[in-house]
Amino acid sequence: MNTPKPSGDVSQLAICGGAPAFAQPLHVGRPNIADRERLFARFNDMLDRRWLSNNGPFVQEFERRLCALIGVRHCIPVCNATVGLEIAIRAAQLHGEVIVPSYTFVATAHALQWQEITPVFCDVDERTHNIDPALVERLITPRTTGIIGTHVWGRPCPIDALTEISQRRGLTLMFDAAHAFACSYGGRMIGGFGRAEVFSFHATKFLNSFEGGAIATNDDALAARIRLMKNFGFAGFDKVVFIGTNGKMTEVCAAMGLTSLEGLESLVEVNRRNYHAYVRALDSVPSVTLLRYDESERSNFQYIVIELDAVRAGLSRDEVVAVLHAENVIARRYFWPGCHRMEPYRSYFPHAGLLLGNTERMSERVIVLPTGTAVTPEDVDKLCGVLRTALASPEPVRQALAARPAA
Ligand code: T4K
Repeated sequence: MNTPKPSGDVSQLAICGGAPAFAQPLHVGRPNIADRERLFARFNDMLDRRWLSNNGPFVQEFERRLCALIGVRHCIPVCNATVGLEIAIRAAQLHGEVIVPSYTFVATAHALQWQEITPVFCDVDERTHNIDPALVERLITPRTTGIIGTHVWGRPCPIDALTEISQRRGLTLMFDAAHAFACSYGGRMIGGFGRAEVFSFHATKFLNSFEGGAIATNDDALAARIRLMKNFGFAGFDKVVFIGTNGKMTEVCAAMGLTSLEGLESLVEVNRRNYHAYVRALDSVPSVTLLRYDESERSNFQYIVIELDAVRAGLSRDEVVAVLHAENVIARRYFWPGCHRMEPYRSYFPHAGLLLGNTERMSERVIVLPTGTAVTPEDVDKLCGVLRTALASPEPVRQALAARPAA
């Protein structure tokens, strides 16, 4: 049973001794589960067929449906987006230095460093949270071979500007599209830009296949290399023609992916409904800015991202996160503190922060809030009521936080 929270009464906040607003934790990235009957029917088919992995019929069907939805020639399912990035980077023969945002999940940088390619961190545009093309150009050196932009929160990078730079400077352009499945840019679906784009279908993502991802490309030769590389380089029984790894998607994951795809439109609707509930509830809170989606484009509305102006709020971002956690709202600080402040990058480039001012400021302001099918508009109202209450009375909240026993 959730506790009703009378909005405005600071003494009712959990941090001040009240009962938590939510009896069960409200997570960011709670998986969306589509039609169970369809999923179990697919599991039965799979078991009857005794074909469990290695480019099985569900994987092949998943690829066909992904290609049709996105309008690309290839959308090769893989075991997860991190390995997908590694394979795409290797298949495109990137080496030396590659320019990436630091404001991204650390997998974007790791996929390069894993192959001893140096990620060169570029700052982002504070308004969009995406890599700033005006700054990319300054980071190009004779060792640079590529640019990887991340479509942060599913809101596309400035693709036109990045394409222009990469063509003019002879660089390979790719995108980490982990967040951007079923989103569009200029009316065209994400997946068809750059040399390749990589989606994530991790459990916490908009479309999930338990674990999984896909590499989208319109380049036939690149796709052929990727297909070999994700299967140890095998080009037939006993015939290895290429260096490879094991990046295959299993049938069980493809079954989940196919079932999730069938529920795609209703998932978008749920996320859109929650997003609008958040916009209504937070619109008039002066210290909070909710990141907006361009509704003239296709979007999955998967991330509810707010920025807190700590000076106006009288509370820091981390204090607000602590208030929410006490209410059982497991809000997240993605992508704090920025890849450049994580190992091994902080040791390799101890001064990288000097060129990453926006990344550093933003990663101190952002809070990601729960949405998806596990969250109702009533939950959103209650959560935002807690937030408004705390922000209306920062002093008692700070005192309550200070009085907590040290963790
Ligand atoms: N590029 C970008 C831009 C990405 O954001 C990601 C992944 C990648 C690349 C790499 O994609 P994959 O290789 O994963 O396909 C989570 C996800 O694990 C990660 O996939 C995702 N980005 C990232 C943004 O979020 P963590 O370390 O925050 O995970 P964790 O365990 O804290 O889970 C997040 C929340 O979800 C928790 O509050 C619990 C909840 N949860 C999680 C799982 C797995 C559930 O309720 N049920 C579940 O089954 O990274």
